[in-house]
Amino acid sequence: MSKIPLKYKKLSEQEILKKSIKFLNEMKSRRTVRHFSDEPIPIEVIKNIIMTAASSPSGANKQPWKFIIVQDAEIKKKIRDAAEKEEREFYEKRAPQQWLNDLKQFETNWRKEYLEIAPYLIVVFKIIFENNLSHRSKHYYVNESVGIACGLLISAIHKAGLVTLTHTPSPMGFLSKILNRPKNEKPFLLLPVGYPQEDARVPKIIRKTFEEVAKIV
Ligand code: IYR
Repeated sequence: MSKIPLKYKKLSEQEILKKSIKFLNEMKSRRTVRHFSDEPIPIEVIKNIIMTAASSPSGANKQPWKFIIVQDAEIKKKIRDAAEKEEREFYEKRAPQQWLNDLKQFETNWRKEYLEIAPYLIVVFKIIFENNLSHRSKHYYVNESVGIACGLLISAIHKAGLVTLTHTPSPMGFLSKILNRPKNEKPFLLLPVGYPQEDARVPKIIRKTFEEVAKIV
């Protein structure tokens, strides 16, 4: 593969420090939100957010992701109905008591109205292998790659001044069916995107300290 010069501008130590603090503070203000407004958002914003995610590193640069943007009210309703069916099973039958205890502080339940209220749902699929007529290609570190892309996606949503929620109804097979995705794509994550509802409240969570999450050796 041909090589090109790296575009890179070295900053002073002081600038690096300042920028790292600024970004940290911006990211620390991100919260998972479960109460959305139905106020519309320009599709351009969603496209930019997705292209930020699509700039992620990936195993052998295979870019093993597909982002389905749902704006159609009927499709959103189908997704909500199917997700609520699974979630109801989870909360009422499948979930072990310890899991339910761990979720108590978030006051979640099987009802997922945000799947219809948020102006957009982004459904992230992982592409486990490429299989077109012209070529068949193997993908590597698919979960890691798509996980990193979702991290950038969530950061981009936050930086754009919008909110989201990482929703993983389980099992998620219904998303493949409703969105008519091919067999080589598997659902990975479902993210409603929008403005928060005006009176949205979030649980008072505590984040681990540097000493708890890191160690210098
Ligand atoms: N998928 C369910 C349950 C749930 C599971 C975890 I782990 C959470 O952090 C939050 C919820 C739901 O969306 O309600």
